[in-house]
Amino acid sequence: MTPTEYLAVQKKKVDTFLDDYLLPETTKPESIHKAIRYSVFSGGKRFRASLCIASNEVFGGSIDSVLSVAAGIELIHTYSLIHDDLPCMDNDDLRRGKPTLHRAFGENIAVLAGDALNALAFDLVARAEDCRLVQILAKAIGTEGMIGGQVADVESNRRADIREVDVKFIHMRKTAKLINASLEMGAVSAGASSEKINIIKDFGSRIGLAFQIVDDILDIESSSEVLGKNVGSDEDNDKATYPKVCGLEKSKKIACEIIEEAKTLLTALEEDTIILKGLAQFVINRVD
Ligand code: GRG
Repeated sequence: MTPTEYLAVQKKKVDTFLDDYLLPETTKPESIHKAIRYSVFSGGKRFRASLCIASNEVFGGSIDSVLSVAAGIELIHTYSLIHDDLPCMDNDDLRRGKPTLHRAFGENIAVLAGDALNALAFDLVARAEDCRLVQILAKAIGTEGMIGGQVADVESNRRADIREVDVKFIHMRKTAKLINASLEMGAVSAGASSEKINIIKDFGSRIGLAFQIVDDILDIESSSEVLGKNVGSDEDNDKATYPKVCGLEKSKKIACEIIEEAKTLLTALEEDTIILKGLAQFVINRVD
């Protein structure tokens, strides 16, 4: 199975699960339930959920026990996109080819939909009845994770003194921590040993960093039709990106090198990691 086919199969499972789990749009107050469904089902590759499921499969886990965890991770990811698009953050109009949530439903509902998704995500992860998973997720999105990365990101806008080390600090937290946690949670819920979990975490940090570097590159080289969001917004907001500090070609080289390193790390595992290696390669090959 190609990585794209694998992602499509997992996306179907995750979306079916979430459609069943999320309250119908007719539930009162309708606006928040409509807003949640608008964002969750607006598309999205389900890359993080797929990593969680793939990592779980590698170590012999079962989809029945990991699906709610993978779905919860996607709710956190959707929450982060909603808040990232807000006027007080990146102030974006377009996401996944549709108006951003605050454009479609208003800023107040967008903030609250993000907050609701956070609560729902932890409800889903808690269903696995392993409190380590809750802790991994909480740490990944906290002040040493996504939120810390986002703070460093907004504080670095329009600064001329940003270096590669600063951009790496942001990317490792804002993007890599949740990707890393997705893989770790999959491995933990399959009962992998701590030695193997550490390998998966090192793999996750690398593909998470490369994922955001490629995102920076796509913001320059792709189109809004393909990406489903406005391109060139990093330059417009004078954001801290790899192309800004290293140049475009060097950024591509760095991303490729990191992915090669990530794939090499997996050779230390005796399990079949072909899907994970394919998903790592997908990070470089992706077009959106
Ligand atoms: C604590 C959840 C939370 C958020 C608060 C707003 C914020 C802090 C963080 C923003 C983090 C962020 C949006 C990072 C960008 C990550 C990224 C590259 C997103 C695009 O991911 P894809 O390509 O998107 O997987 P799809 O649409 O395919 O799901």
